[in-house]
Amino acid sequence: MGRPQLTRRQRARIARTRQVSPHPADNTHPDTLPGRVIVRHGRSVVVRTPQGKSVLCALRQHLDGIACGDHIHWQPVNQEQGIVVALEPRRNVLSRAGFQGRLKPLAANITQLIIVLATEPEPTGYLLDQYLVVAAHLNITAVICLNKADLLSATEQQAFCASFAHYTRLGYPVAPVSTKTANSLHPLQSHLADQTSVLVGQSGVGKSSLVNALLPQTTREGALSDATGLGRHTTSASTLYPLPQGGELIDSPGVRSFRPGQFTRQMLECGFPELHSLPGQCRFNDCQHQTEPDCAVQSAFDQGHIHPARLASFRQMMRSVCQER
Ligand SMILES: Nc1nc2c(ncn2[C@@H]2O[C@H](COP(=O)(O)OP(=O)(O)OP(=O)(O)O)[C@@H](O)[C@H]2O)c(=O)[nH]1
Ligand SMILES: [Mg+2]
Ligand SMILES: [Zn+2]
Repeated sequence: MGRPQLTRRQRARIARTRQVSPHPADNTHPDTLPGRVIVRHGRSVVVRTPQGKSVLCALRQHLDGIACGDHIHWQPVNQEQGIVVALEPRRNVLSRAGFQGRLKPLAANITQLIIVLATEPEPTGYLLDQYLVVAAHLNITAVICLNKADLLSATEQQAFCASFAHYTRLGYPVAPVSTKTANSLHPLQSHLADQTSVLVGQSGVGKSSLVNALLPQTTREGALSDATGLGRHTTSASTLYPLPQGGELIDSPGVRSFRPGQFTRQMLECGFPELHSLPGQCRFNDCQHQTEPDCAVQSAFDQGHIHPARLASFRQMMRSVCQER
């Protein structure tokens, strides 16, 4: 016996709830309304309507992967609550490897990654390089934001920025800022207009403080309320905020170490622009660019085309790609 046959009516109903056409004109089912996911907590989400109203919505079972930033359709249940019934096609999704390697979506439909580092906690170049690979893979721009400039003297600040000069040479903007000093956010602000930017980075670098500093009081009221009871606020769910000058900003939970899911060789080659011309130039086709003879990556290093710390990151990521196979 095969599976029970669905009636034509049942099939039509399932199609209606599961698929939303990318053409808005096709989505005018009388009961469903468009909306944007602002934040997700477990099986419920806060949805913002095009009129700017927030509605608490439950998720249908089959819509488990919905994330902050998703465009969805929902149906009202009562005055304040609704249910999400369909997910619009996504431009992209930023995920992180969660429990048992299962990918957990953090934010959808993003156009820019803002990788936040600070003097403390001490930055790790490996984490930064992983995020740059992710940005290249998602085909979005990346900005390196150096926060807590106020903790450094002018000379120390110069030295700190200089330690990222090789990223500027690769084309990544580096924006030194402080959330504690008046008018010191401009280097970051100039990159935010018309983008859906996600703030990512280690816990404690100041992502939520940047959101606080960049948004007018009215927008963020009630939004940043994850007090831990220890006087420390740590973000537990990605949240999207509209920016007054246009564009959107997503705050994301900090990480100790990022597990972006599985990288592939192609992703690494695309995430290290200084190695773009190299694929296929090593002696061995399957060169892992570690200690093999006639390795084009090693010769790029010998000729000064790749920074020693970037080479170390590349080799470490390459080893993890090769181990996974
Ligand atoms: N001195 C200084 N401290 C800052 C600055 N920005 C943030 N901080 C402090 O850094 C600490 C962590 O800031 P958060 O904004 O909570 O950091 P976060 O990156 O959102 O942390 P998670 O939510 O855990 O990922 C707080 O005590 C902030 O007051 C800054 O520009 N200068
Ligand atoms: Mg935070
Ligand atoms: Zn090689």
